[in-house]
Amino acid sequence: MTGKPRVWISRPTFPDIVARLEPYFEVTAEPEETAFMPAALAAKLAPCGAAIVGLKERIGAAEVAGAPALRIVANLAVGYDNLDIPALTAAGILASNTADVLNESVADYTWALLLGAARRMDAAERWLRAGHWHATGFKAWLGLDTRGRTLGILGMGRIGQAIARRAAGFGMRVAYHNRSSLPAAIEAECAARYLDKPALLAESDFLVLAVPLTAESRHAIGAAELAQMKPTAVLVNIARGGVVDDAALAAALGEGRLAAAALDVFEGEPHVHPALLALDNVVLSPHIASATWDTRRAMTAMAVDNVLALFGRGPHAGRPPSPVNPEVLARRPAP
Ligand code: 8YV
Repeated sequence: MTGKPRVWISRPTFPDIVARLEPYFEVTAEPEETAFMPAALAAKLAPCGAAIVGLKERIGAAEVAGAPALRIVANLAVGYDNLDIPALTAAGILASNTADVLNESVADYTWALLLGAARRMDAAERWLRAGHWHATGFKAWLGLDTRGRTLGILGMGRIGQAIARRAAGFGMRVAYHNRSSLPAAIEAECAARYLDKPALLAESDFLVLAVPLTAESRHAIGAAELAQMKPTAVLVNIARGGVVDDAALAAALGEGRLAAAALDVFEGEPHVHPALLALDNVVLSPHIASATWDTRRAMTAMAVDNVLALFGRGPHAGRPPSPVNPEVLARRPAP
């Protein structure tokens, strides 16, 4: 025991970045990806002053009840639906996320998915790898163009806006729906017009989901919403599994009521609905939209900075850069 506060890091990250904690904390970093059951998670948190965790760690009142010294849970993600924020706030624990540092990488990947689905890249690759390429018909592998089409974005936060800004390069019109419309200057910068949700569903040729998962957004795209979309439309989900009813989506794709989909996130990850796995008109990836070297390093640095700052250390001492429940800071001044 060194007397330093303890930090637990639930998954392997980047040791050179984590090293910035070492002068001030006793750091324990898990050497491999592990699924922690609630009791194991509570035991890991119990002796800690801070924890840096991933989306797999679901943390609420029960997990922090036995962790009296815990002051911050720094999520290695911009989304924080794995954290029970009211419970952490009630316990006086700051939650932080990795806002903004992943916007551009996630937006790039969204376009990779969108174009991959439009041009059937992964199905064509599977066909080639299976040795079917003896001759290609002039009318084989026809895909969809983007130019002149409407890109709809459901959820126009910073990631939605970064996706929208790229649309001009593909000659697309942009429409969006959000809880509230954006300031005119941002709409102009993104060349995006606000629509109500039914109009967005009906007008979109490509519909990208970029909303956080909340009680309100759960199954925001279900059977009823899919029925309002064009049968030629493509759905892209880079937000969260659970925003889409995957069973309803698989049915729509299988019955030709939707042209294609591209999904980076799934209900009940890492489980993927078997009906989706059986379809050829859906591009699937294992929740990797933010997975670039630069961005995952920046996310790690931001989580480290949030922890350092709360303990009055590092470049942001006293002002964690991305608190989710900043009311905790007002209640509990920095040391
Ligand atoms: C994950 C994400 O954090 O930031 C988010 O909310 O969904 C991703 O960036 C990342 O996949 C690590 O789990």
